[in-house]
Amino acid sequence: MRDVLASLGLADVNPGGFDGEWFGSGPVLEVTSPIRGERIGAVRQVTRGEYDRIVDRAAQAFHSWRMTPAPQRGEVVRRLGDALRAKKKALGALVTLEMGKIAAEGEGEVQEMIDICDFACGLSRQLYGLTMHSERPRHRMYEQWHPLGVVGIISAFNFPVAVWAWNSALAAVCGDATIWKPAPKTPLTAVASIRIAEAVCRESGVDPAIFSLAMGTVEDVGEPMLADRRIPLISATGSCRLGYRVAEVVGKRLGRSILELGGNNAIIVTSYADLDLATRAIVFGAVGTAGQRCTSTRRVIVHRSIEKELTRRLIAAYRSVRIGDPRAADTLMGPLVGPDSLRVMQAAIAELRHQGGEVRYGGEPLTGPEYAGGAYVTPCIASARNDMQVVQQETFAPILYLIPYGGAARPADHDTLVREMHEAIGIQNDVPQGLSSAIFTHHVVEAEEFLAHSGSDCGIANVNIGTSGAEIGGAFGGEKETGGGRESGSDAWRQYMRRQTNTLNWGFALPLAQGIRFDV
Ligand code: UN1
Repeated sequence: MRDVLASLGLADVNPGGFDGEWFGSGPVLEVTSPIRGERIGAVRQVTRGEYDRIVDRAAQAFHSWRMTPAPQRGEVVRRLGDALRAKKKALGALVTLEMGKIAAEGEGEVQEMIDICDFACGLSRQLYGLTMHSERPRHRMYEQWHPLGVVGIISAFNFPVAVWAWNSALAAVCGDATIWKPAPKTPLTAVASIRIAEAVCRESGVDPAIFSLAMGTVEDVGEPMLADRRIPLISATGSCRLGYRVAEVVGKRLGRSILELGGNNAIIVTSYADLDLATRAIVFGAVGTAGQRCTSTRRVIVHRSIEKELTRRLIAAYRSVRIGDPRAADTLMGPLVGPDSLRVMQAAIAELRHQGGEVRYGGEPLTGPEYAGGAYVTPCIASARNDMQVVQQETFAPILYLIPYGGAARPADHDTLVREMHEAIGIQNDVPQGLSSAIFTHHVVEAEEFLAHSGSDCGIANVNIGTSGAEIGGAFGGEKETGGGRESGSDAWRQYMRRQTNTLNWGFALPLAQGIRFDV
């Protein structure tokens, strides 16, 4: 542990504010590891006054950064990607230590950071605007994308560093400065990431305040950030409750927000599914990261003809999941992030039973000496109905609800096949959230029904791939209570810039649009 911290430049107590300098004179936040409950270190958070200073400095940094040519900004982000490559093992290990995900997933998260840096570097030469044909003679119309300003990034504990990178790498090539408010459970990975970014900026002769950090309380940083007119865009990842608050406060000042909130992700398994693939995808989606991804698989909507067989396979696979210290090479499931998560999970299981659901496997806390100090639990499989209150909500824990659809046999004709597919899609869409979804089938009609306008209503819809583990190249986010925002790939970059439409008259007359005559 000491080696990991030292190689990332972390001390025992670390300042939680950075705007080119490190500081923090607010309350000290002790950080414990979910693995054994042992103390890792501490962060001294920033005060309200220090928060103000960070915003001012970030705004200053923005003013020169926006005039740096975009490909040069891309070069800095490319170097950030290289620095992350060099620190991948150490930063991944710190993610594991601070958040509890297994080593492979900790390193995978750093890989997401590297990938988005590569993507953003290429993007820095492709911040394209359209040109339009003007209706007026000797006029030219086009649009430009200008840097937006200071972007506030609020991230969650479950992807403590990747979500910052999705936002800040794009924001940086777009010419923005960012201020990061990390989750209170994972401030050390944030300090480590900003230290890496700082070193890159210094070597590149760039103001390091473009990657600022403001670790502080909700009162000192969170709320002021939402209401702050110096911050035109807030990108927030977390619960729907957080999202409602962000939308309210940012909306009130007509600021912009990118919201990436809760999911209630389902996999539909049809009678034409490859059950081997489906089982593996479901287990990774439901058990991976101990069910604490926003993309985690929470519901399986299974055709009645294969329900028994799929349940049998899932239970067999769950039995073989190795649960324990996430640093051990063969562990597949580490602890929940803390005792509160365990309580929430237990309450959900009790509620499920109360509402008539049935636990088919797991859901028990693990208490042996090898689990001491951590919130370890066996992942849970339960039979449920989609309209149960507990199924409608996102419980951030490894509980998987099995919900049957269709008839007892594979559909005998096309009408039945389509009708049953609509039933499954109806169940899948009948939740308040709309992040990720998947279908397992080798029947092209089922797959296309699922992807049609009348199909899945989620931001992500996959065929023969699970709900979690998206690549950075696509736009990431979802509809309904998931918040509607899109981060990461595709054209998500546009939200970090302001669009300007330009019409240029190179003639000597002043014709008006729409043919209007207004002669003076
Ligand atoms: C999240 O849980 O907030 O698709 C992000 C995935 C990851 C990102 C998850 N690439 O599961």
